Amino acid sequence: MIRTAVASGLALATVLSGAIALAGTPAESAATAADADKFVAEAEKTLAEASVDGNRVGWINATYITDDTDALAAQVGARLTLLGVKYASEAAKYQKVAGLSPDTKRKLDILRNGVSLPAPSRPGAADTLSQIATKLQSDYGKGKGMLDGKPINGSDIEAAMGSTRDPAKLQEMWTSWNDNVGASSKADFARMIDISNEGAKELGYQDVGAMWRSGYDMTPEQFAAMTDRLWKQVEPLYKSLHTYVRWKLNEKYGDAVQPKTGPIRSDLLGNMWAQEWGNIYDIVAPKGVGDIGYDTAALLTAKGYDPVKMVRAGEGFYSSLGFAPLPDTFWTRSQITKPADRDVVCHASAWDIDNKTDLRIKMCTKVNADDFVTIHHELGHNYYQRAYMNQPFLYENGANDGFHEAIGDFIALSITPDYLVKIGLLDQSRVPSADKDTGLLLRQAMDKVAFLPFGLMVDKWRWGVYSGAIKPDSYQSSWDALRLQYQGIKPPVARDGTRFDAGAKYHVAASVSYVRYFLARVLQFQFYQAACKQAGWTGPLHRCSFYGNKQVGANLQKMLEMGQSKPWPDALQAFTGTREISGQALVDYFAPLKKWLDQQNKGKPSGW
Ligand code: X8Z
Ligand code: ZN
Repeated sequence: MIRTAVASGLALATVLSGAIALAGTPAESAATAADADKFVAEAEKTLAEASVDGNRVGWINATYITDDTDALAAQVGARLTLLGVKYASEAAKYQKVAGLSPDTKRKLDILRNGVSLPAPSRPGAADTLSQIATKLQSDYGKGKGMLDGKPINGSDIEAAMGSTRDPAKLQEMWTSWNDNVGASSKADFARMIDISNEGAKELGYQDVGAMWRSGYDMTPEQFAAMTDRLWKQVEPLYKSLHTYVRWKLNEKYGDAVQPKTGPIRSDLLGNMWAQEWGNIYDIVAPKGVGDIGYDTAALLTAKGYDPVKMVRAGEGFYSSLGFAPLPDTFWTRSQITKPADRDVVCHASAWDIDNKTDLRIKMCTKVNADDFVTIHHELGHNYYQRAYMNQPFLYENGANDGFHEAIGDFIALSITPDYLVKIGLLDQSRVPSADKDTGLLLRQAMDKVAFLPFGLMVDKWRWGVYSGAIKPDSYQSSWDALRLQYQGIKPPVARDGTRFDAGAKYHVAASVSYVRYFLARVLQFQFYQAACKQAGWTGPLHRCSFYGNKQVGANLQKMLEMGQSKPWPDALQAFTGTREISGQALVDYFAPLKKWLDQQNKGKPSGW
């Protein structure tokens, strides 16, 4: 269960704590629906209280990594895991009781699926698992790569991958990061997989991957099929973009660096994981229609924005929709920039420490376009958390984890040129005219479309690892094969079986499931299309900004405050009118670009 820290390893791995008093529960044969109600009420109360300590310790550990905070986090993590597993196995028994109310049934399902890294019951296993999980996340936080022969930390190397254009330096950064951060974690990772799989089996799941796929109001098989269906909807768009981008990279770097055919060299794409490519828009922008006349980083710098001012701007968007301002404690307790004197987990996350209003973000913000979007993303988590704070504890969560990841991104789709004018970042005279629509769409596609295959392949890989289809000696080869199959990319240098590039991605190190981001990429366009319709927008979809629209805000609030109380199609319907998750809204948004790309691509090699 994702509780408070969204995409924060500790709170994800470990939700619950304390000792429970469930003496004499008539779990198996004699239990009645009333017993089940009582069990759920007790579990809910205990968990609500226990989660707060876990959140506090998790926050301190992630913002101040030392051996001591690691030890404390591992300790509390083990306690929470034990408690969560105990409730999960008891919930499984109550599930069979006749005459359960819909809420009790739903809460039992949530309890049963509530631990993202379950420990087996044998003595010591929870401690070992929690120690490994904590170490993996902290090692990632402390990880370094090299640039110009000198060590460089995670947030700096991420930014440098976006701005560097020298292939030798890109290769140095890419290789050092993957070699240092990935390979060193391989043995710990493999042990974590084995132990947590043992735990999942005790709870009646095939493996942890199947357990993760069971959190979507459908069977794990239906869920996997649903993600494949969504991918098929958007794959042609990705292929068109890939063809075009490869051509442009070949023009810039020449055959020796980027050949005209075959996969794209992954370190050339402006991002350590080649997951979003917007940072190399300058390389792919077509003359004329591609000249959108501004770039977000330059605007922020020119107007004197610092990280705090960027977060204020994000808050301003939500306020314009009618959401209450963030509490003062958000500003005093958040980590907005990287502390100079200590190790932290820089990967962005959003927290709700007390399950009420103690909202925080944890970022190592830089003044650039990526982090401007990430701020809106993280705040989306915080506003969601606050919107559902009056739900019972077990419903204090997103409709599914893809919803949680989609809210802030959906808001950020409204960062249009006209919106930038409204908040004083862009001068009216520099708003790109209609003939620059191709450029605006291409810039957006470089982030949104490029991400889709990555969003899916990370967990395709992990599902394979958890199922046993992928063994440690093929961690690397299977990762490379999926990167090639889905993304059409390849590493800049050959990788042998001792490498572990998957482990150099935060969510793998921190055991945060990843398919949520794939769902979110799709959902955010559904939300956006619906919001623009609610706002009465009739122009090209990508020019729509619902900034300031209180009606959209009120409708959104209705979906958010449902939390996890109903199956996710109910929440989707509440805001969009449909119960179907679909890639069509994304396809509609980019339809003019697809047409343009396919014209450009005529006669060029495509595929890999
Ligand atoms: O991890 C995140 C967020 C934190 S929940 C910053 N994202 C994914 C990533 O960085 O890999 C957002 C987009 C995808
Ligand atoms: Zn997120």
